[in-house]
Amino acid sequence: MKAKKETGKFISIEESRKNVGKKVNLRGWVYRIRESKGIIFLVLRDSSGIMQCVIKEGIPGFGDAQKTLNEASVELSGRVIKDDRAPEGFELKAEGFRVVGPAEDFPIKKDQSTELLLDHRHLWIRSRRLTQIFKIRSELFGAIDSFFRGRGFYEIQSPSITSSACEGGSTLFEVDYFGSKSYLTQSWQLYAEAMIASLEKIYCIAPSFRAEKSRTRRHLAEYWHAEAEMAWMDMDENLKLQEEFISFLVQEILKKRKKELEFLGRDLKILEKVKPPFERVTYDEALEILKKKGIKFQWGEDFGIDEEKVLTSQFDKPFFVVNYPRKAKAFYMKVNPENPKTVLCADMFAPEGYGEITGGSERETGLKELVKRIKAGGGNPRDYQWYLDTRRFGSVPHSGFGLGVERLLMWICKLDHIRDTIAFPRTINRVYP
Ligand code: NSS
Repeated sequence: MKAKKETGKFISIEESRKNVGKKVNLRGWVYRIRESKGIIFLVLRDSSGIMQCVIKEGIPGFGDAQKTLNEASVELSGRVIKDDRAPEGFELKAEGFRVVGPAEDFPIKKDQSTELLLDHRHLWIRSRRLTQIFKIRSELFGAIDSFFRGRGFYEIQSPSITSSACEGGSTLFEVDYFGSKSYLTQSWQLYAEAMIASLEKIYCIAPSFRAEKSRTRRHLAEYWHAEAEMAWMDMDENLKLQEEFISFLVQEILKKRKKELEFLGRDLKILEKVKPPFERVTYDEALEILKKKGIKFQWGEDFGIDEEKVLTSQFDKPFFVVNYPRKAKAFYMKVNPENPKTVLCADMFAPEGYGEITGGSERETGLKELVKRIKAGGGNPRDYQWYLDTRRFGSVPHSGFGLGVERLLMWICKLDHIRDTIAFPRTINRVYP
């Protein structure tokens, strides 16, 4: 017997669990399917969860169900019952089954190689694990907006194609811009410093691009950058804002996506502790910690992955490293008046071996000093004339920071690799699919 198209209202699997004993219509994709003694056990998947559906011989669509493969899209009608033996504790006694879109033999089977999974990323994103991560990611983006909007920040948009480097030349992607050389942006920052003279407190969530040659577990060539810039704000206030920001984000995720975190096996106790204040460790103190752990490190360098791993294993809450050597950091950071070899900057590190999640600073306001620093970094002040105008016309003390959203998400979910924080990761050796 062929099944007819369901005309009733469809509800989600999650919703159907509140309808025990009632007749419901479900639709989604086939997560698993097997036949045993004339009964088909089909586990249905939708964005809200999974549900075992039992299709007995004689039910409209039974013949089609026998031919249905994993990941076909299907509709079912039936009665929901509570059954502790079924996955997730509920079962649908099917009264009708229909294929919406059939599936060929699904190329992803159990225990596939990472390479195969990445080649089939467009299909692998259906996995339950990635679905949970994407839900947390969506929550995180919403929480970033709520935080800033709740504090009177304006959201702005900044160009992705730019004419000057912000974070140094070595990681720039070049773009042929109608015959002249331009770049994909590394950060909104230079534009943000211009915009604060209009809106004072601003934020933006946008992709940043880094042509990092390093093949690591925490670098993407295209990542989402949540950045904020504040007029009239010094470094101390900047740090306070950042610790409140990260704490807010983590607590929101805990409140709204606990189930998903539990699915991923995350230890929630670590996240519960994420509340201000965060410890401030100076660069020099960080070097002491490294030395005690037997790591030799030259004063003046920025930390690499190995140092960050050791450093962050000493903490169980995010913390700041402040006042880096001037030569390790970008040209726009304000010189520390108490030690001019260092700058008023901070990187925030996630604990448990994770590493840097935000970078920020108070900005240099002096025109001459900025020109000197651009030159020292190998840049040409001519390329920065518009930016230098921000210091020529009503310059004010100001600060800002940037959060690598995937870096934070990677730590919140305690993932091994940054690529699983984003649906279609762009990494050094992959731009397909
Ligand atoms: O280079 S940063 O440290 N700082 C800036 O871009 C400043 N202009 C931000 C600002 O003050 N407005 O990058 C900021 C953060 C850094 O802490 C990481 O968490 C993240 O951006 N980041 C990355 N995430 C993923 N992949 C890559 N390649 C990456 N590079 C930086």
